[in-house]
Amino acid sequence: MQQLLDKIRSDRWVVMGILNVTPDSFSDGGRFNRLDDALQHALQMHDEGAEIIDIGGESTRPGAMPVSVDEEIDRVIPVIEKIRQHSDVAISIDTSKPLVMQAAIEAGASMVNDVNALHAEGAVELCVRHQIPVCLMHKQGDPSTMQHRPHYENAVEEIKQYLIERANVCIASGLTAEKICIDPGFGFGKTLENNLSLLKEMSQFCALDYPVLVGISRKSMFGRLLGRDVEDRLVASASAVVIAYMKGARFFRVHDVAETCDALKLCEAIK
Ligand code: PT1
Repeated sequence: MQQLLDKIRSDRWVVMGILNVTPDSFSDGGRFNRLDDALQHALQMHDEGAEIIDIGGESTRPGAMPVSVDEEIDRVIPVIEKIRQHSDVAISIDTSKPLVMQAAIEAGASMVNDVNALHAEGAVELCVRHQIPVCLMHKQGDPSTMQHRPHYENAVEEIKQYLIERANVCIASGLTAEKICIDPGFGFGKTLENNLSLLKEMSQFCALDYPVLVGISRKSMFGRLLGRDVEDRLVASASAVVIAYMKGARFFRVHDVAETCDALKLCEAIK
């Protein structure tokens, strides 16, 4: 995993493929089918160019409700173990719960992706103890209500300050700076206007000297802007990745791996 962060720091791009293991993300079938589907999906994304697979067992979409630690562990750990049996692709665990982070690291995850920026009690200490790479994301509010009334005086400035502060907490606790990524958190307690400002001002985040992860794939900001359903947001999502790349971002969390890699190869070719 550290090689991937070093790659990003040396100005090359990395795609993170999204693997949701929430019950609604699989058609049907028993536990075995779900596990096997998850494995196949992960292997396919790796094949298409994803160098890291992000596994999440708790939806953080607007309106989503929290799940218990036990439920989240039951969802993600078998999938991590299964992928580990078949591939050495890097795995990140998308969670805010220290117990899930711990179990995922033991099962073979090599990055912690936390939309709550390690705010849970013991989360920073756990990541420091393992010296594991982390992604610190900004959000306002919690998924169940975050889109009700997002409010900022100056969204870009406040989000930058928040990410700097969380990175400083990690560093002060003993995590080395080279292990930290930051993420402005598209769609997490943000209006369409806020999201567009974050994209427009992406260079400001990239200037902070931590790799910036962009997670914008298929999000409802494109629904608001274009009136398109979630399955028709590929062009807008890939275009947003290109814009973010041109402004300095090199790390992209996406559903559509092959298409995004094509777009990024074009970006790289004209760099
Ligand atoms: C993200 C992200 C994430 N997004 C990181 N992790 C989700 N680091 C999960 C919508 O507006 O951007 N960065 N983990 C998914 N969350 C959302 C949020 C999905 C908003 C959809 C929307 O549609």
